[in-house]
Amino acid sequence: MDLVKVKNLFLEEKERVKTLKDLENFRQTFLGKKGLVSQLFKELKNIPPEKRKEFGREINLLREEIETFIRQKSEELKKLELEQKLKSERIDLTLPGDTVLPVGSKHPLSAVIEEITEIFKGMGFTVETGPEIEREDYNFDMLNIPKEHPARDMQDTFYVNRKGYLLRTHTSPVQVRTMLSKKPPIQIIAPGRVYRRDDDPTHSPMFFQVEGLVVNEKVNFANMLWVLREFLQKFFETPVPVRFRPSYFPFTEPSTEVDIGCVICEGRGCRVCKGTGWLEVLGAGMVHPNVLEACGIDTEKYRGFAFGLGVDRFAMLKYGIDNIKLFYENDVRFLKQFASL
Ligand code: 2NL
Repeated sequence: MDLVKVKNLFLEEKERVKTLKDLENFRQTFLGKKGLVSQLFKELKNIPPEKRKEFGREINLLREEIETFIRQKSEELKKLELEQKLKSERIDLTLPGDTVLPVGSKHPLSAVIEEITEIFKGMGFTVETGPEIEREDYNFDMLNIPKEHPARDMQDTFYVNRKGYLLRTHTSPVQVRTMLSKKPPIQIIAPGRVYRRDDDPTHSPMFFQVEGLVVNEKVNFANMLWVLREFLQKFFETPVPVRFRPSYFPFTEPSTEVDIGCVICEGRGCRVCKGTGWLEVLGAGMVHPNVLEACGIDTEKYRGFAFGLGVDRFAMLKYGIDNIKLFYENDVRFLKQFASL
């Protein structure tokens, strides 16, 4: 290998180095283990001894020259590549963010609770709430529910570790608390979560209820019928048939269950109304004197009526939903359908 040839090759090749990768190839060619410089050193043994020293010195000079070039070029290219990177990757922090954050929508049960609440507010009711972990006496005893009543069964009610406490099975204890703490006239509704040990296609162990209570002088059964009829007409918008059937609850006397003409088949009879043309939607009655007395209300002076409804049932009827579980699975494909509420 000829020294002059390598020198010329060096001068030629150094101009071709444009990137760090080129430079690495260039280094391999000249300074690699089998590179041109080591090939020149191998030539030394073929050089006459008196010229060998001079030749060696020249190869070393060339090698240093190449090394210097590589060092300088490397820095130059690194700087260049950084500059290009900074230019192409510049981040504009003032740009507006990547727009659409997914926006949630109102849960159909929330929408129905709000709607029911607004209707009763329009009739002069106010809203009361209370704890979901409730005293057993407020939930049962004070509502005239006897100690041996099946509703109190461990099979039906969630008891908590603390003695005398449970997960409320209805929102009635909110009304009990209101009667204990406020003087009539009382006109309240109590919406909220309630718990029962039920879990099948038509029952969820946690569900929503709205109960109502009116206590005043001279309130009567007819007033109650008017309030419930008015409420049902407003909620279902179209003039819906309403009928009252005699019934029994321990906490009301007399008691009634309220049916509406089936909103699915308009009374012709279908799967939802089990062919009867009617749907049971409310329970109600005049508050039992035992309940008023237990809550410190003078039964000589005051009367009361109360009612209770299941929010899930109202939501199912209003939106034509046939499975209660859909309300509690929170599948966005279900929830999205109520985005306009
Ligand atoms: C139903 C039946 C009802 C009541 C709830 C009530 C509350 C007090 C006193 C008397 Cl503090 N009554 N609540 C009365 C009658 C029926 O609910 O079928 N609910 C889904």
